[in-house]
Amino acid sequence: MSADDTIVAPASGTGLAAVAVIRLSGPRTQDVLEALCGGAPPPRHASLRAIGSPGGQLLDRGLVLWFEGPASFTGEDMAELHVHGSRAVIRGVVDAVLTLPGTRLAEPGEFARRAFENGKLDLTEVEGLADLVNAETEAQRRQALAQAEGSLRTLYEDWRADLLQAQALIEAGLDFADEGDVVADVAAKADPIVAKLSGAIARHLSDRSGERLRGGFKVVIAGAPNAGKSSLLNAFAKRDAAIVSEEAGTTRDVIEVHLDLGGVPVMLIDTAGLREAEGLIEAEGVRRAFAWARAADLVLWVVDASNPQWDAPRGLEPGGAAQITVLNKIDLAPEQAGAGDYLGVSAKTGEGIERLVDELSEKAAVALGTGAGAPVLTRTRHRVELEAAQAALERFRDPALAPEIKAEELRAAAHHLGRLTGRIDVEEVLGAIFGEFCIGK
Ligand SMILES: Nc1nc2c(ncn2[C@@H]2O[C@H](COP(=O)(O)OP(=O)(O)OP(=O)(O)O)[C@@H](O)[C@H]2O)c(=O)[nH]1
Ligand SMILES: [Mg+2]
Repeated sequence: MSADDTIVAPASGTGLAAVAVIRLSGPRTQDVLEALCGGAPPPRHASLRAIGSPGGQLLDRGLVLWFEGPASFTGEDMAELHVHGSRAVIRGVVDAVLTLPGTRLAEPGEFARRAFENGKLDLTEVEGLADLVNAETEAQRRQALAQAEGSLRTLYEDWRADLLQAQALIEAGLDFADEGDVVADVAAKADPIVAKLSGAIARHLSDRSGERLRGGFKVVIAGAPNAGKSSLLNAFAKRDAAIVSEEAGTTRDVIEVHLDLGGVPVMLIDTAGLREAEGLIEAEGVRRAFAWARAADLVLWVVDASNPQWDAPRGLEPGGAAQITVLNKIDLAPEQAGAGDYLGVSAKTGEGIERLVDELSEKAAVALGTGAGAPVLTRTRHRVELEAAQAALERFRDPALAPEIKAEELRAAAHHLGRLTGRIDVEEVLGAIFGEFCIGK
């Protein structure tokens, strides 16, 4: 396996489609076009060509595009073959390519990896692109596109440039070390730069909306057995996603449904009813319910209007997240509708469900943002590096610190910002990031 190989892979999904795109990248691209369709068309112009095997058998007729490196996505010579989207055509064309010397199938994410290695994209742009390929809702698309277009790269590179400037000031101070006051004067100019940067990073870190938008807003439905949690999940999903029965303890596993509420991704999670469990399986279900509730962005505490149990048990408090009390089966106790600090609904008749959905979308939209605002970090990887950079800047601000150590702290902070954009050795995270490009999984 070598970076000099010419790689080929279907770029579109594996399902049936009118048209599929097969991509090629690498030094033998032009030879492949020669063998399959009589040579490369003029660069960046679509040409309709007969596409045949090197043996001369016609495989399909389709559009051929040729991109001469380095002005291509990967920075190498590239081509796209737009063929009819059946499995047989795709396999026939890919197999024909693979009979030629110096070619092989691409690994998952290898086109993006080559783009990164050739300096076409930084790591945050690659991540944005992976998110764009995986985006399910409008807000996710917006956020991913902004990141793919370089919103985070620009921010982090600007910060790194500020740091290098502060570092240069401290080091200039060290050069004047014999001249007493001058040292202090020059070095002191670094302080406001670092203070400002530290404030900006702290604000950036305090915003969790980007990570939430990427993963979806997690809403956990919890309550006593038989309260109607699974019925509510089904009412939201508008399908029978979870089993409903009058038997208490029906749900034992965790059931997930993904919803698109006005462009905002919401992950609804149905859980086992909370009680002293009667068996090992139910006990495990209850344990999972608590664990999910702790990780939730919002907990819907479902209360049965015909048998109300108002207080959520200890340990259900979501980690800093909100809780909405939902009084279900309001059809059985209509007098209770609107009587207290809860939302009266009926999963059976649909009453109140629309209001609950509105409330959910509103809370989700506030927590997640629309993906259109100032650039926000979107991954734990970003958070880890930024927290490390921030810690170094905090240590820097200790007035008792010797200038040599101050310079060292700035270097450490710059190192972490460099890892964010992939400027600095990040080999260990690359596999995971490029593995996210799994077309048609
Ligand atoms: N009348 C009425 N019955 C409901 C309503 N919602 C659910 N039920 C009934 O209540 C029973 C329990 O519903 P489920 O949705 O299975 O309750 P659950 O909270 O998921 O129960 P467990 O999974 O056992 O914890 C079923 O017989 C439902 O048909 C409602 O709004 N009104
Ligand atoms: Mg249930």
